[in-house]
Amino acid sequence: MSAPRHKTVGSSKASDNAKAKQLEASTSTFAHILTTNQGLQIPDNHNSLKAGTRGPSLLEDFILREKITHFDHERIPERAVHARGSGAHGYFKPYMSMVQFTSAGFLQDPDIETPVFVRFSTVAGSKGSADTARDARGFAVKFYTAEGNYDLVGNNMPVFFIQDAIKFPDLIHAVKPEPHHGMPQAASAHDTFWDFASLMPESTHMLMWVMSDRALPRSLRMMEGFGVHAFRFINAQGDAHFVKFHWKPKLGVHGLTWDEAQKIAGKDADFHRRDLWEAIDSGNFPEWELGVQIVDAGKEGELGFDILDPTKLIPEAQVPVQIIGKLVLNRNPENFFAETEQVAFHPGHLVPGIDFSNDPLLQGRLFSYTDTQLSRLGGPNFHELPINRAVCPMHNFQRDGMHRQTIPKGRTAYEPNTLGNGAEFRVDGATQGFQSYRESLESPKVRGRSPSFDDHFSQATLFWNSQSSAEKDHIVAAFRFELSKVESTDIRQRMVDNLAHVDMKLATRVAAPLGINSPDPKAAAGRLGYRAYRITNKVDEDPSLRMASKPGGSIKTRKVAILVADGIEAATIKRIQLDLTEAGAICKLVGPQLGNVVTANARQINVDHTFANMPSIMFDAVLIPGGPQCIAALLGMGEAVHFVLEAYKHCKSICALNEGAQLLGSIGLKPAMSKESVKTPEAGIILADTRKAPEGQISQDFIAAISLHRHWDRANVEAVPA
Ligand code: HDE
Repeated sequence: MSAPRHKTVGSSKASDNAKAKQLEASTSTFAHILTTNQGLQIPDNHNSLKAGTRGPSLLEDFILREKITHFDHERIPERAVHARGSGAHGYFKPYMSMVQFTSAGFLQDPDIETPVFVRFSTVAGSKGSADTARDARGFAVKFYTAEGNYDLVGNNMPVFFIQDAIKFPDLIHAVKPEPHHGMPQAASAHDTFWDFASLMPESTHMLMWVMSDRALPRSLRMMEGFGVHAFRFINAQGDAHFVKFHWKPKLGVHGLTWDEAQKIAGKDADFHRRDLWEAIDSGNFPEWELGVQIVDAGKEGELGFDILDPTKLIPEAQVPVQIIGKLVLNRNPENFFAETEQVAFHPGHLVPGIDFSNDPLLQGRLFSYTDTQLSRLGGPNFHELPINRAVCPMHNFQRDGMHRQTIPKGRTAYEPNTLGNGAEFRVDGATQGFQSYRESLESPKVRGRSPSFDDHFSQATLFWNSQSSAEKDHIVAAFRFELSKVESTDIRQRMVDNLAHVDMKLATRVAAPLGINSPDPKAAAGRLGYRAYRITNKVDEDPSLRMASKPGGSIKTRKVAILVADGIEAATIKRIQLDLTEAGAICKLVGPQLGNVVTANARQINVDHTFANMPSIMFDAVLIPGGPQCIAALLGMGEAVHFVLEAYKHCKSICALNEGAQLLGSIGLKPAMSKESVKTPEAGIILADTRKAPEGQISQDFIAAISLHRHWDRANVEAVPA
């Protein structure tokens, strides 16, 4: 636990120490004596009390009853959204003082590290759902600052589906399993979601993000984070600037293919959780940089859209992101329940120097989070749970309630008072502490929306225009897949009619295999909720919106499978394996069975995984060794051939050495080597003759290929039978 415990009010040091020692002894993993929760030693933890060894169990067995009762209540309600999550501890450090813009203490001094706890999550699925579902990802950061906890509760996409909080329950009801039969789990590909989405043109921009590869991260460590809403930075003089927050991953931004994501959901539902855990466990600490887009208060009108509208982003091409600090995750939780599960975030946990904007989605969130914690964590004292405690002193007269830990002493639980410590005590109108931005407000009460929120398509078009051609293909394929799961043709039609307002080519491509009419923008324009208003984007294209422009360039923690079978010429892979490992990749030997394989030199080498327990979808790249006997054996194994075909289909880098190239024969790549000792018949495929290749060249080419993540322009992958 990073957040230090607070001394409870009024307890003596000696009794605190005695209690702490007792607690440690009783919870120690190595304690051999089991007791009840009252400290009574349990004589036998294998047998309940019975009337005779073959007789009925006795109700008086309070030891049995206590154990089972506790077990019965082990589960707490899961989060209504973001139920499936993974957390980690770390720290945040600013690169410079932000004093010009904000008085927030944790952003002042580059020498000060602030402890953090971060929880990543999917949104729609239940706690036990698969990590790789197509979905937005939560990216919630709790900063334990000296001025109180600050929570930046964001997502891995910079916009949201709806503009007003009042639509949130409808959105979530639409995407969750349909209420009559409880299906499908963790999937938006069903009628109710698309029924809602197609009737809410304001969702269109976010739909573009969710249908892109952003919704299928390769790793939680390889996705961006966004605060989504505009917030305010306020400096010591009370001057305000609007600010949008960004997290930029050091490893670049990378996605899976949809086929891969679906298969991984079956083979390893914990894919992202495991990846994060293993990276931290092995000392490969994930890092992000914090970026801010700052807009002078009063100048937001020049953006061309409403800064308060959460379906809009500020293009980086318009307002550059200024990098101001870094986040490092360097410690795994010790107990999933106590930390990842019980952590309670809230966008209203602010520190002086940061305030909200009037974004109507953000305003609604401010109520929701405490409200949901009250039932999820069982009462109003969840701030006392170790993971949620502030690290600075806390004092107030909130009292009692379920599960209260603090024991305040004395008579006064009110203010003002003089009885508490003898001196007059009164808090009001202070100029210190948290100060809300002094915004002038005088307006009629309205239940309505500003016309400046009416444009629902321009930024969806900007997003589409900014994608690489492979990313565009993936977006089209995603819409097709999702809508093909929708039974109602009316809904399918309505959706592509809406898409016609984003881009006619996109809509036409999506509609082609869906058994519906060509998209009709006029039909969409005639529907309720449609607004004709359209802004002119100040930029036509923004490279920061495409993943292809964020390669990261490193192969650190990338997983490389080395295929093995008896007869492998181990010398062919030795140097490459060393070079890959040196560059930070993780190499694993994958073969037909666990144990050893025998090399061509009659030596034994250990196999890490089988083709069945670690298929190609668990790896980023494949290395095929040399050795005629080994390759003949692999060619005779369907699983090995499938391994290579699938890696090829998922556009991964493959390096085949000597006769290993024959394994690529079924893809139509001719194994015969020409005079060249290393050739790349297409991007990401390296065929090499280890006897002739210049020292180090194979590794160099292979590492360069892996660092590009995927080779999306690979031709004809649809034809590959994998
Ligand atoms: Fe949340 N959201 N949300 N949300 N949200 C919750 O709070 C809610 C929204 C986000 O790892 C819940 O403690 C409303 C936007 C994250 O524990 C709940 C609205 C963004 C997490 C809730 C939104 C988020 C949550 C469920 C519309 C991106 C997980 C459990 C007004 C900026 C935090 C809980 C964690 C969790 C309500 C919209 C991010 C029900 C009403 C927009 C990352 O209170």
